[in-house]
Amino acid sequence: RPADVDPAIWEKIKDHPCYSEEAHHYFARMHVAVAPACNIQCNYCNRKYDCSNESRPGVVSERLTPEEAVRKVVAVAAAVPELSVLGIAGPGDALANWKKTRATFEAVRAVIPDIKLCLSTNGLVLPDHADEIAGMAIDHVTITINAVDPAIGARIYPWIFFDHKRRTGLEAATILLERQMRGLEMLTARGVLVKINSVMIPGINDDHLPEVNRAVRARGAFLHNVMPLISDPAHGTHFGLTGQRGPTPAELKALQDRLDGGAKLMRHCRQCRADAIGLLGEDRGQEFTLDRLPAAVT
Ligand code: CLF
Ligand code: SF4
Repeated sequence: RPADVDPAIWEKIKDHPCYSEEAHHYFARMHVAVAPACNIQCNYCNRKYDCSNESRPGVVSERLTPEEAVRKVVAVAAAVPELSVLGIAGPGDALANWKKTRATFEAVRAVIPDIKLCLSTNGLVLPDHADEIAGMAIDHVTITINAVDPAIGARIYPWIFFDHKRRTGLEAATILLERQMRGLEMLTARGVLVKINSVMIPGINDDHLPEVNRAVRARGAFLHNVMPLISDPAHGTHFGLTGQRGPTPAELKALQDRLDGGAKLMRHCRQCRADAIGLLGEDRGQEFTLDRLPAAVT
């Protein structure tokens, strides 16, 4: 254990491939795509594909029911000894599909008690679930926060669906950003390790991300992961259609260097699929598609 890391935190990160740079050489994660719906619209998202907040956009993951997901996790755990983390990262929002997310986690915990549970969310309904998340010992939560200024947020999020109503413009961004921050505060107060993902969108939020970094650091975020927008007009994303480009590797690195010294930066993210399996950077998902699993778990 590195001398500057608290023993209780070390227990939570030592075998988590995303939260510990070291661990990603030795430990594997798997995602199950049980969360199809989303409660907001990001301008860089095309709903047909995986949530671009955490995952690689432009791919269609194998959607599973919670029952199918459990079968898959059991089969993978038997075949991949490095498996340490089960994540739910889409293809929509893990918390907008809370019943499915919770059912999957509870059923997997019942058969594999020591697996770590991890989820990724846009944060809109996070304050409503923070107590339950902490109570279920889901120790790792990622919130995608692309702005802390609603005027910038309004250029990224055209609408949210909140409190039974669709809201747009500044109102939508103000509600979303406020709830992301509140969710972050609630989770850190409950001992959950929170990673912040920010999608770097040149000309929209690139100059603003140092401010996001300061805001999330002040609220106890454990890691900050700045990811490049992957825009591909072929997939018909809004930004793609309007000619929005992603950052170059040099632009991304320059921003990451600017942020270093703030909340710890994650630099080894591989922008996984919502059904990825294996060590980061390898994807064994095709070995474990539903049609290849044993019919029943004994
Ligand atoms: Fe999955 Fe995400 Fe949990 Fe990791 S991935 S839900 S925190 S277990 Fe990891 Fe993949 Fe990057 Fe995500 S490399 S996209 S940061
Ligand atoms: Fe798409 Fe994810 Fe944004 Fe929802 S949160 S609109 S799934 S990118």
